[in-house]
Amino acid sequence: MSHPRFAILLGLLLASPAPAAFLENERLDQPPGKPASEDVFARSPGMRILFGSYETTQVNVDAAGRNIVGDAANEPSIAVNPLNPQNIVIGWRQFNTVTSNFRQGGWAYTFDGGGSWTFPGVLTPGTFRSDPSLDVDASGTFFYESLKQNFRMDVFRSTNGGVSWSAPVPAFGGDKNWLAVDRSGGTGDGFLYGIWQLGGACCGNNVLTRSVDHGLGFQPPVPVPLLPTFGTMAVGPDGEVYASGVDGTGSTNGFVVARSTNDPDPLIPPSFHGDLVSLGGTMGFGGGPNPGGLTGQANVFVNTGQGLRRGEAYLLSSVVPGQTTLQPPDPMNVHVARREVETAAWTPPVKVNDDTVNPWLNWQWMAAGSVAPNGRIDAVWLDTRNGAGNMNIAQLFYAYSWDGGDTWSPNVAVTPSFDSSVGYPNQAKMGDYMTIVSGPAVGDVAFAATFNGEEDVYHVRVFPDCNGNGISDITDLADPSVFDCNANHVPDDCETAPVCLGAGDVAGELTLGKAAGGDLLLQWDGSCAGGDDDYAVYEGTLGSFGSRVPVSCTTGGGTSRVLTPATGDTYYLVVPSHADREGSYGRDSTGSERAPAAGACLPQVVLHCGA
Ligand SMILES: [Ca+2]
Ligand SMILES: [Ca+2]
Ligand SMILES: [Ca+2]
Ligand SMILES: [Ca+2]
Repeated sequence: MSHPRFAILLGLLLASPAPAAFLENERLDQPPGKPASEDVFARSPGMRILFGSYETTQVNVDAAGRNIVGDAANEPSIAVNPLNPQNIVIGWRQFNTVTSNFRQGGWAYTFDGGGSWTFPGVLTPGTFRSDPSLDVDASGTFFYESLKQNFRMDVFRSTNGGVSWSAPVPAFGGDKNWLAVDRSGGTGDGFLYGIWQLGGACCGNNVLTRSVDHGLGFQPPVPVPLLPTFGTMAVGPDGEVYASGVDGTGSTNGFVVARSTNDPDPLIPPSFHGDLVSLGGTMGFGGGPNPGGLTGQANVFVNTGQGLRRGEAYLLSSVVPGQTTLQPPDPMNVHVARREVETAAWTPPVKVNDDTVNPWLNWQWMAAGSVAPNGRIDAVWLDTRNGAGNMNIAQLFYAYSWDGGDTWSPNVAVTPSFDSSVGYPNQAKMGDYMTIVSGPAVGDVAFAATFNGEEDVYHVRVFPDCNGNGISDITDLADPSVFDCNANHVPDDCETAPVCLGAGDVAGELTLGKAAGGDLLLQWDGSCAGGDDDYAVYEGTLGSFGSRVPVSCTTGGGTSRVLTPATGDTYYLVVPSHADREGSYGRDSTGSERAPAAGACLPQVVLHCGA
């Protein structure tokens, strides 16, 4: 072997049947040191980095927005208020001095979408805390789950956007815990679920607790098949609960996802079914660019939107790829698999990163993923492809998918390079995870980085930006003058030759009735083309057929419209639209398509239904 050092490392990773043995539990190692913040001169400017389309902002800053020189912060968990996406809360492992591994529950909040952050301090100051996991309920109440040195968890609650927190509520627990809140609007809405790993825990194989009273108390833990270890949890649109990780029973070294099998009921404990899921490789436990930590945990997330992919679940992780003689050696990639709603089967894994394999050099590590209600999947990870062979020189990278993870956008670098190995607080890792929450237009990411030569926590908003204007393409497309005629969520200006979808015509009768106050009520049958989802109404003067102008460019999809007629004798045409193209104005007496109106709402592509 030409690279024996890496071969040995991989051999160890791949041979591991019991991942917990490779990682130390989170425990109190050292007493607190003198807080770096006490030296009022130990300050430098808070980091704000514009890189391409993306602005990264430091989160753990003092009241004046400055970096505290000599502290350290990592392993951030993020939650976004569903009622106000500008209100975000991040929790992390706060080391008040880099000279001690003593850590506490740091948190910060923003009300301006991450433009500025307030870091008020730590939860219950003086208490050793690790493994922060944050989530939020449908009414915007935030929850912060935190592991203590006795391997028991506390859950804190904030009803003011993360400004302040309740007293801690005991929540059983164990190491490598995760929290998920049900926002389904169903029976289980507001239920909290907490999971942890078997080793360093309260209750043996009972590794999952639940709160049915908004975090005021937690129910006795229940078992979960395959003991999902080192992964996230998620709750689906019907209150179904997912937990991801590796097989904590140690009988395999594969990825697993457990899914609840009963409907949420406060009186009946949740029960689970466990699946082994192939991600085309194994989890990375220690070594590589994160010697004392995970080089990536499992991420499970579920589409809770109303679209065709509602209820689909996804498993995404950095993986040590399965090595074969046909595959060049690759230390780590990002892979994703999808659970189909109809069959409950998991699809084969797909690779997210698009770099050219550079033998043993390109690490795509610490990946995180999430799905927006409109179906877009966002993935972020640390990528060493531009690190000139140094596995510690990484950038945050981003890619997105609109087809359930089958295909991915070109990967983009979101930040400059940084050295992930500097600034460790006496523990050779940058935490075990980063986190992302996806909204319709953007994904909010919390991650640790060392842009200023020490380890701090940062926020960045990622988004598709094919035209490089610094604005999410989803936001661009809300402008009526920006078209997406092929309905692929990419502004057509970014595409060389989009194949535009057309629209049909309004079959049957257009009926005219009287509405209140002399107004007219127009009603029509739907379009002949099933995909058409909106209508434009045109008005013209009888006898002057070319005179028609738009009365309304949208009915919001409705098949009726009340309007105040122009004076004189008027006529009306209703034209369906689909994907930024409008359809037919009907045919004239010779059977030819009538010409579009001057000043038409949209360019025309007619789809001839059944013809
Ligand atoms: Ca700092
Ligand atoms: Ca790779
Ligand atoms: Ca854009
Ligand atoms: Ca397009």
